[in-house]
Amino acid sequence: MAINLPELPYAKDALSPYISANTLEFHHGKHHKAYVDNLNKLIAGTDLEGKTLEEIILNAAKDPAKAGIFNNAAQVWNHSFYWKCLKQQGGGVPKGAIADKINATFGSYDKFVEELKNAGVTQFGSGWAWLVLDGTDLKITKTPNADTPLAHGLKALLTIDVWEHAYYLDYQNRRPDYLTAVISNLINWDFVNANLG
Ligand code: MN3
Repeated sequence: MAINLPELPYAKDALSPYISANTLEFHHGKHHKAYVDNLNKLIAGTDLEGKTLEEIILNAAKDPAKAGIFNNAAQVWNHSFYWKCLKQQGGGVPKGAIADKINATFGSYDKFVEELKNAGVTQFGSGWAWLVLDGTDLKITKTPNADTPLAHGLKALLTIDVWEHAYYLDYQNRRPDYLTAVISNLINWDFVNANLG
């Protein structure tokens, strides 16, 4: 049972102009697909073949000899999660339980945005900005390269990919502009609320 590349949950042009169809074509069709293909090659014939993606990540995270498997498996998971964090006409001030929890934790939506954006901007090199649950506490974190909250006992609620391949075609080196555009226009708060539950 191989690990599959999930379909994007929207059309390739759905996130335009904030994330172009061209970016999604490469990001999903080339980068995400390559992680899936590499992972399937690496686990073929090993004791991890047939395990779930989450099981593979947790197993490989404990073993430095499985760094290649961890990196590809975590990148498959992170990207599948990232696509679901975005939607057409999303973003802006959330509603529901996440809104209350954001206000209680950060003081205001604006302060939350400042901290999330700061996590993305200050992630040196490639990585991810996250909103996670640490027990019942809401936290903003960042991870380098393929690293993922799942490997640290944290529950992911929301992520933004800050690898250059996520924004370079649309924003070149302007990572802060990409982060602002995603937060203001694309976050799927329904998905984030569902992750809280
Ligand atoms: Mn990516």
